[in-house]
Amino acid sequence: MFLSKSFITLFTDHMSIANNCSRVLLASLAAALVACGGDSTSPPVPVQAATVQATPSKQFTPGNVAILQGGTVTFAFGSLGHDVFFDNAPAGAPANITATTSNQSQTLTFNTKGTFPYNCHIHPGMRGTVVVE
Ligand SMILES: [Cu+2]
Repeated sequence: MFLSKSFITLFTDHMSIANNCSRVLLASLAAALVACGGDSTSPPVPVQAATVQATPSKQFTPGNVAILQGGTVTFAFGSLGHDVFFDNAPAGAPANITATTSNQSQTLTFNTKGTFPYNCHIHPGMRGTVVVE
């Protein structure tokens, strides 16, 4: 790679600055990586109303949502029918969506704090969790 004399002079003159910038850049990257790692493992910030897509690819997306006590989760059903069951009816869980449902949305209200796993009885392994805080 060809470098002009002026660039080399400039580069040499500013090596210390460049080194400092590199350190800052590396530190920023490290911080960003840590932040990204934290985002993927820490629970989501609770919201008043969340929407979960029940997709034709047999997934609840996002699989984990966090809402405030008294908040709602709207299940948006796509073209493939699903149901939503809170197995063993944990205390405070809303009523199950027992009918196979497609192409419409249903909203459930969560009035009790806790962690509420749910699943689709039609598609084994299709599951999600609502955390109420
Ligand atoms: Cu399903």
